[in-house]
Amino acid sequence: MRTRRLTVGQAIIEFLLAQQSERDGRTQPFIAGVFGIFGHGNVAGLGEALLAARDRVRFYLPRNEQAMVHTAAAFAKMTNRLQTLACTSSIGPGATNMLTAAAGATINRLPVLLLPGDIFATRRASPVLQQLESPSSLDQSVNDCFKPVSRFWDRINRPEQLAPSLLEAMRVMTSPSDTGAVTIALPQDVQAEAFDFPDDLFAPRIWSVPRARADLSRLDAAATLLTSARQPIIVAGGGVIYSDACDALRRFAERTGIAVGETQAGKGALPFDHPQSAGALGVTGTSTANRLAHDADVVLVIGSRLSDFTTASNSAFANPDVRFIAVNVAELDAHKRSAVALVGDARSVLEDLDARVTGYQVPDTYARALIAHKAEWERESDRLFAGTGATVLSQAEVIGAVSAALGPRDVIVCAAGSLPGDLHKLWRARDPKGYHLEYGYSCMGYEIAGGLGVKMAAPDREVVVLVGDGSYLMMAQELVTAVQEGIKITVVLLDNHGFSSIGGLSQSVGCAGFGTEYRQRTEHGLDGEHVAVDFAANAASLGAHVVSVRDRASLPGALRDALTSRSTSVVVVAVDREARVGGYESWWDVPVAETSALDAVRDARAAYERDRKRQRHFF
Ligand SMILES: Cc1ncc(C[n+]2csc(CCOP(=O)(O)OP(=O)(O)O)c2C)c(N)n1
Ligand SMILES: [Mg+2]
Repeated sequence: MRTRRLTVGQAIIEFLLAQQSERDGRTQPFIAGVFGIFGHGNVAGLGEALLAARDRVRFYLPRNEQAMVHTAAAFAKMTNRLQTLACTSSIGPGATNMLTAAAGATINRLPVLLLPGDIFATRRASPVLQQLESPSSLDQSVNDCFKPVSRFWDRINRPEQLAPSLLEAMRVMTSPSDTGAVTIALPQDVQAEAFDFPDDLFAPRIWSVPRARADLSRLDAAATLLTSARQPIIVAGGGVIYSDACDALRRFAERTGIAVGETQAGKGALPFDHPQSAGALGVTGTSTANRLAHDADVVLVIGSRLSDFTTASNSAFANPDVRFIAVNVAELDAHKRSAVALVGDARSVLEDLDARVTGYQVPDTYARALIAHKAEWERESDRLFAGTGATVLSQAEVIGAVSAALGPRDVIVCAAGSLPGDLHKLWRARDPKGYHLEYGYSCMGYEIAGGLGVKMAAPDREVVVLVGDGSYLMMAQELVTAVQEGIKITVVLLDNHGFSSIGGLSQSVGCAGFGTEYRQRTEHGLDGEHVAVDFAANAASLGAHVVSVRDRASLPGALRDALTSRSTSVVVVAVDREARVGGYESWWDVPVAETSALDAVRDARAAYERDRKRQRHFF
């Protein structure tokens, strides 16, 4: 057997360089680059290997380990999971900084490869700087925290363990059903250790991403159920987009006339103005989709994990006889709500189902109701885009202006706050990759780091990050990375002095917005003047081109200025915290205190108990 003498760090880089993914006959390198922040846990191991291979693998230096994993996840999402980035960190805090974003990647079913440094395998120098010691085990480090948030986890204590671990890591990352964060913890001594690795490990390898077909008898059962439906609805989730099944979905919807409601991850599966598009579904849904869901007798779920935001905490589907059919690569998801489980790839299954429901059409009354609901929603969106006329702009108005400034292929990126709900309802998506919402984890701080990953994956598209002041203050520093790399993104920062979203939620549970505004402390609490933050100066200090919006009239010009600038730009706009977009025939289960001295809480509890009666079990 021919071998190559390499360190473990060098072997990892050589292996990663040889991995490709393939689907529908197209191949691409699976790992498109490596992000990393060095410390003693990785500088001499992977650091040396990256230096030696710098002409063949691009190394990116970010500002924060959590952010680099968000960037990798966004990159993977934008490439429909056919590519990702690797992330290396030192041991201890550098490693645990990645935890939050690892959970985000796994929840969103996005492949990311995490390579945290780890404590000495030999233990000779223990405890090393930043080592957390356990009185009950020497075989534990902070990297064990990655186990529940990773879809595959390993620690390489001997070089011989590396080959099976890397192969398993690749299998998981390229598996549509198992994918998520993959963590290989690398003790700092082992990273630098040399070993005679078999040459075959470094041979080019193509990981084909399959299009699994569903069980035939279940397809027949699903077709029988669907063709009996008088009020069906399709729920399109992220799986439709990841599987590149948007055209198949469009054909299916056109032929059957069934309306398509979209989850946050599925938005854009159909263009907003397609006749069968019912728009956003669920807690942050449109009146169109939520009314259709309310009456639906058969729900065809495609590529969704049916989170509470989609099902309106299990209140969205009110028809007592409603039945579900669920298409999903993951058995876990396909069986939810006692659905007829079609375990397989969204595109393949849609094609097979299509062939079995030939001639089926929704009733005329249904088709007419869909047209009327859509027209009503269009008028409602226009009303919200027109704004309130108040001195301070409403968030909906800003969304309308951003929408008007962008082309059909441009991408908006967002994750947390009140923006995701408003965007889900109002954004007029025209391209399956044009609406990039991280709403599986809804992680404040994802936005700018994520925007960077989106732009790296799609340099030919304009990328606009919409971010609240709260999220911006949590993680704005990747603006520096964007500037350093010459990767142009546009950030629209909406300043409303804190948490408008949670402020509104707090009011709705009787808690008066407590602790959700950025105000100076007084003797009574946090109820003084607004905390003055100069966002324009802050963004400028990080190297961004900054445009401040003074009034309504200057907003379109400011957006144009930012979009046409060659540099990463930030548009700072103040918005009215109380001018919220309401809910549309929906509900979200947030339990209210059952006993309280506050009248507002007792009232909210009474309303909660009333509303909760809408919640259903699906056995
Ligand atoms: C990391 C993280 N911490 C806390 C939350 C809970 N949370 C959701 S939205 C939000 C406030 C977001 O504030 P901002 O970005 O200003 O948006 P706004 O609500 O004002 O629209 C908080 C604290 C979260 N989603 N992520
Ligand atoms: Mg805010």
